[in-house]
Amino acid sequence: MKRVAILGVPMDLGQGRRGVDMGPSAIRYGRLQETLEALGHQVEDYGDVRVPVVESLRRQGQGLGGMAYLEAIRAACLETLEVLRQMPPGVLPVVLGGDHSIAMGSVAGASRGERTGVVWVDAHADFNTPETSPSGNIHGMPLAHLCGLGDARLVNLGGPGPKVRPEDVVLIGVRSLDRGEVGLLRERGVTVYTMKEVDVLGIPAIAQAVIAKMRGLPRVHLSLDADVLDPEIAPGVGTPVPGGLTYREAHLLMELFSDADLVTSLDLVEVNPILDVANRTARIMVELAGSLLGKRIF
Ligand code: B3U
Ligand code: MN
Ligand code: MN
Repeated sequence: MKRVAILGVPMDLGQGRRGVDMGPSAIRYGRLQETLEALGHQVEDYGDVRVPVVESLRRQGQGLGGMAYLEAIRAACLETLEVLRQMPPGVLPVVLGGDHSIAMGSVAGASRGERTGVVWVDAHADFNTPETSPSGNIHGMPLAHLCGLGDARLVNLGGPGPKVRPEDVVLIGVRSLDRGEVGLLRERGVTVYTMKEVDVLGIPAIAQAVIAKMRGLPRVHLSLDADVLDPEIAPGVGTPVPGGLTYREAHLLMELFSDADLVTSLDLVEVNPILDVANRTARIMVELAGSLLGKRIF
């Protein structure tokens, strides 16, 4: 039994499409709390962090070198971080996006100042800085900022300096990288399992290597972006990329992490119910959270 805390961050300012702000509702409607309670966990829902509606803001900073809606995103990440830091120790936070920019708050808050491994399961690396980003969309930048690269206002969120060491980061399922990201990921020594490695090595070998790498770290945060899944099974995402994880690959990854009791905090992000079919994407994310948190078939 674990104590689990759900926190919604209805954020859509980190990217260009409306609807991802409804992710927390869609995931709750997909029975997240009930699913985790059925596994024997004690679950408390902390509600949602406040995020301004995009129409109430003026867009500045789009395009190369820009950072659209930086101030509003920073404020919501800071609130996320503070709510997480005030949770009782030992609680496992499950943070519901919203776009992936929220991870700057969730990882920093869940880490509580301890060394934290990050498993970033995503079609993208989200390792752009304002200088390398082709879009100026902050949801393509959170992992770089957590590692100390980019704009100081985001790097120093909730306290000075990087929240994560690049050597403690693993990416899984990647299949869309910008050129600048490739250079930064190599330079910083981030471990990257693209879909090619998933195909060649298979999920069991990758899971085993990740578990071995993270062993001994006081905290491990899993940031699960719905677009890592193949768009055929998870169409409700803003930036679908073909050739993603199959249903079983995704579940197996979660099941193997569960066997190792690897994860101490979790994000479920980038679910966009407006683009979805009958809330399928949210429901798969809920199922995956169940597999990660102890669902056993036999
Ligand atoms: N790398 C691109 C696209 C992107 C990143 N994350 C998502 N899309 N979901 C960018 O805009 O940084
Ligand atoms: Mn992402
Ligand atoms: Mn993505």
